[in-house]
Formats: sequence, structure tokens, C-alpha cells
Amino acid sequence: MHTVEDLAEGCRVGWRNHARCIGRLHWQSLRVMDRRDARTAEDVAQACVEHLRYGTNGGNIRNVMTVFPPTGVRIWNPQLIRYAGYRQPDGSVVGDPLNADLTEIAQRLGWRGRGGRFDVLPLVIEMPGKAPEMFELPSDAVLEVEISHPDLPWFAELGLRWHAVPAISNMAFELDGITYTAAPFNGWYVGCEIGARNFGDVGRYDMLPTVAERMGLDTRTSASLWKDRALIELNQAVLHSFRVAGVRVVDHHVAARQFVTHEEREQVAGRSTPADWAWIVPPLSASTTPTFHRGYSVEPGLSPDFHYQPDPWK
Ligand code: HEM
Ligand code: NRG
Repeated sequence: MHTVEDLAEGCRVGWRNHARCIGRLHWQSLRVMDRRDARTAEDVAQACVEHLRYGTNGGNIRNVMTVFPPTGVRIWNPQLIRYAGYRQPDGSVVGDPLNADLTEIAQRLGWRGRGGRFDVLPLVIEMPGKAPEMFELPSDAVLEVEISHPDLPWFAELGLRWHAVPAISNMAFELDGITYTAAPFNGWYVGCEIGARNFGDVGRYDMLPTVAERMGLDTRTSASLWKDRALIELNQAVLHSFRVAGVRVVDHHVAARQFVTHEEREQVAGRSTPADWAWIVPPLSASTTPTFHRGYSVEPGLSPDFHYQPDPWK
């Protein structure tokens, strides 16, 4: 069994090893909550709430990881905070299509969502050998930002919002041959994760056509670059809204520069920086960031590291 200190250092090195994370300049500041004492689903849910409160910190987000017993505890939610996606009879989804499966699972466990676009899902927690249990997150543990635009007054009417803290809760963390199947962690957002992907992807909130039409762009031809222009305004709105709300966020230019600084520091320390180019390079304005022009290699088999695990319901 790891000592608390070994566990904490292992988590930091695991973050440093993870090839897909652009935020690794900050790896040494990770705060680790040792909750290997959790015995019930209620213990786990309570610790997740404490994690969110500590990590959110009123908007001045802190890097936190909570480690649960390595005995097959599973948090079914991909992140501690996720918006419901309600499948409609016509095949469309109200809310976040990414979470449509989990929404149906929560409903089967007795959850009744309000049917809105941004309903926070309950935590679904499975203890080894037991059926999953459901826990509603207290609203004061979930900080959200309403999205408006610095120059486009109609933008707020789109009714967009997003949660302040990205806290991935479905990955396994492996350290010294021990696999922690529940070890949620959070940092802060890079604006484009929300502005480009969550709001822009066709399979997510798919907001580009709506934004482009409100902007009066010609959406009949791709050559008008209506998608690109709408994407910029969406991303501007996210960065602006987080800033005025006092919620820590970083734009992709700063994030990429910080990553290059991290590589340089690692080189001084005599270490390479494993990296997955397709994940490190941002999804918009890629070639304007320094990471686009650099070569990277993943180094398979590193330990400690974070790994995907199959969705428990599949
Ligand atoms: C992935 C940024 C903190 C571990 C990512 C991604 C971004 C990012 C942009 C790609 C996500 C995507 O494309 O969906 C940041 C920033 C942080 C931060 C700005 C602020 C400090 C952390 C922390 C950990 C971590 C604290 C763990 C201790 C990971 C892992 C992935 C990842 C494991 C891969 C996720 C996946 O495969 O879905 N990060 N991160 N990051 N990050 Fe970080
Ligand atoms: N793209 C996802 C979040 C993935 C992790 N990103 C971070 N992690 N920034 C989304 O919700 O948009 N982090 O630990 O800070």
C-alpha cells in the first residue's frame, strides 16, 4: 500500500506522463486527496462533493485529484459535472448528446430531470459487486458561467452556460502496478474545449449555424467561412464570460506557450516530454500556436499514467 506521500507524488508524475494533456506545466501543484478510506457509495459521493468545492474555490480553480480504494469502485459519470442529454422521439437530443446514455441510466435509477439543455446529472456510483447508486450534486458545489459576448448583445439570448470545472471521473490511474479505478481529477478549462468542441461540434450543442445566422453570415456556401467566423465569436464569448465571472480559464495561445515552457523545463531536468500532437494542438487556429510547428511522440508504456476503461454499462 502506498504512503500518502508516495501516492501524491505518484499522481503528480502520472499527470506529467500523460501525453494528451496540454496543462502539464502545473504538474507540481497538484493537490491529492487520499480517500482510500471510502467504504460506501455515500462516502464516495460526499468526497466528490468536497473535491468539487475545494477545486472550484469560488472560481480560482485549484488542481485536485481524489483517490478512492483500488478495489473496483467506479464513478459512471465521465466527469463529476455533466449535462443531461434527453433523447427525443424524432431522434434529436435536448441537452448534451454526449451524455444521452448516462441520462437514461440515471432515469432508470429514478432520476427525473427537468428536460432542459443544461441539467446537471446526478452522480452514479458503483461499489464493487453492488448495483450503482445515485446522488444529486448540491447546487452550491456546481459553479456555472452564463455565456455572453463582449460586443454582440444578442449572444446572451442563446441561453448558453457551462460549468467552471472539468473533473474527469471515468479514467483509471495506474501507479506501481495498482490500478485506481476511481480517481477523479480537475484542472481548469482551455476556452476552446467549450467554445470550439462542446458548443461547436455537430454531435454536441451544434451552435455554429445558429450563431452564424444571428451574425447575418451567408451560410449557403462554406467559402464565406461562416463556420470559422462563428467559431471565433463563440470562443471569444466563452473566454469573456469566464473572465468577467472570475473563473479561471486559459486561451489556447497561452496554453500552448505554457506547454512549450513545460517542455523546456523538462529538458533541463533531463526528461523528455511525451506528447500526442493531435491532442496537444488546439482545435481552432492550430497553426498560430507554437505546438503546431513542433514534433511530438507518445512514449507507450509509461507508468504511472491515466488510462481509459470501458463504460461500466457496456
Ligand atoms: C487532457 C488541459 C489539468 C490530466 C487535457 C486536454 C486539455 C487539458 C485541453 C484535452 C481534452 C480534450 O481534448 O478533450 C488541462 C489544463 C489543466 C489540466 C488547462 C489545468 C491545470 C490536468 C490535471 C490532470 C490532467 C490536474 C490530472 C491530474 C489529463 C488527462 C487528459 C487530459 C488524463 C486526457 C483526457 C482524455 O483522454 O479524455 N487536459 N489539463 N489534466 N488531461 Fe489535462
Ligand atoms: N474536453 C473536456 C474536458 C477534458 C479535460 N480538460 C481539462 N482537464 N482541462 C470538456 O469538458 O470540455 N483538466 O483536468 O483541467
